[in-house]
Amino acid sequence: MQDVSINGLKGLSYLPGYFDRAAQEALLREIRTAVADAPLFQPVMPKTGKPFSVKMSNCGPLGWVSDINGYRYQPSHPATGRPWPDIPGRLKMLWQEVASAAPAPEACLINFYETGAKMGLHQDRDEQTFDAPVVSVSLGDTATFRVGGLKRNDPTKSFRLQSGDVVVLGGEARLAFHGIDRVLKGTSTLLKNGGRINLTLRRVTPPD
Ligand code: MD3
Ligand code: FE
Repeated sequence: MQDVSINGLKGLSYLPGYFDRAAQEALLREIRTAVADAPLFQPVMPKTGKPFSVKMSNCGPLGWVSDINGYRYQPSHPATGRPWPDIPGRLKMLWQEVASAAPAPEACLINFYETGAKMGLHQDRDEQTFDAPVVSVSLGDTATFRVGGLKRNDPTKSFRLQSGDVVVLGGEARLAFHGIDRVLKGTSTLLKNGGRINLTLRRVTPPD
C-alpha cells in the first residue's frame, strides 16, 4: 500500500498491481455478465443534455445516473427499469480488505472509456455520506489520472493508472477534485477492442 500525498490531503492510497492478470480476467467476466443484464448507457449533463464521452452502468442496490434532471443514485436501471445486478464477490472482498472500517458498499459504478473518452475534473459528492472511502479498480488500457485539492483551482498531480491497479480515496482525499485526462491506446491486451473500464465502489447512505 502506497500513500500518495497531494496538497497535504491524507487518505489517498495507491495499490499498483493489486489484481493479477488472472484476477483481472475473472473480474472482467463478472462485469460483462453484469453489463449483459444492465446495459451501458450514455449519461448526459443535467440542464444542457450534453452527452458524456464515458458510457456507464452499475451494480449493487443503488446506481449513479445523470440525465437532464440531474445526478442521483437510484435502485433501478434507467432504460430497463430492472434492479441493478449484484456487486461481484471479488469486489466485495476487495472492500473488506481495503475499507473494512466502513459499512458495506451500496454502489459499484462501471465507467467504460473508448479511446478518446475522458472525464473532466470533478468532485464525487452525490453520496449522503463521505465517511466511507471510494475504492477504484482500473481494467484495460492505462489512463492518465489527475488529482487536486478541495478547491477546483488547487494544484493537481497526474499519474498513470494501469490494468489491475486499485486506488482508495478516503479521509480528506475523499472530496478531492479528480479526473481522467486520457486513455492511452494499445497499452493493455485485456480488452480485445481496447479501451478502459473503471469500477468505483461507494457507500451512498449513512450506516443503518
Ligand atoms: C479521487 N472515475 O467515477 S477513479 C468517477 O477512472 C471517477 O473512471 C475515474 O472519477 C475513472 O467518479 C477516477 C479514481 C477516483 C475515484 C473517486 C475519487 C479518484 C477519486 C474521489 C475523490 C478523489
Ligand atoms: Fe469521480
